Amino acid sequence: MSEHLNDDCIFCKIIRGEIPSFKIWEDDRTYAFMDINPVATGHALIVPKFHTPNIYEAPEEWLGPTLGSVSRVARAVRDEVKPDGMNILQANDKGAAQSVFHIHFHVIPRNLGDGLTMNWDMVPGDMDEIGKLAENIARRTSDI
Ligand code: DGP
Repeated sequence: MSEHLNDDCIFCKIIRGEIPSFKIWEDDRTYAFMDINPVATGHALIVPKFHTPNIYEAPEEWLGPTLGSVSRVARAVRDEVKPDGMNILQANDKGAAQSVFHIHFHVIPRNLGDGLTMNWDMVPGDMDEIGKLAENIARRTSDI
């Protein structure tokens, strides 16, 4: 597995466990964890265990399992947070506000009138709250 990862990538370090994360799901091809700058309660990220920068480069055999995990995590976040809706977002290149260049899918719970726009400022979240949510969502993700 580590032959697919990159020593200089922050998400590869998270996958390897070299940087801590609030993990909610992991299988042989994918890893899911809470975003530490959440734009909404329950904001989660899903990545392939394959270092590739974006949707243009990502091999299909890694995209399939990654989208499977996106669906799994989205259902768990929906059941835990009970939002009015859910956006799945994936950014490519700086013009689309991509800041980490290891492909990732955002699971973003939405609520009517939340006023969320497509680009947002990075604001650190409450780590206690994120940690508790991660435990609940991880349990649900395994059960789905
Ligand atoms: P994007 O702008 O689409 O590249 O989103 C990158 C996201 O990654 C952003 O919402 C913040 C999140 N992020 C950046 N560094 C870390 C980190 O070290 N841990 C976690 N959990 N999330 C991170």
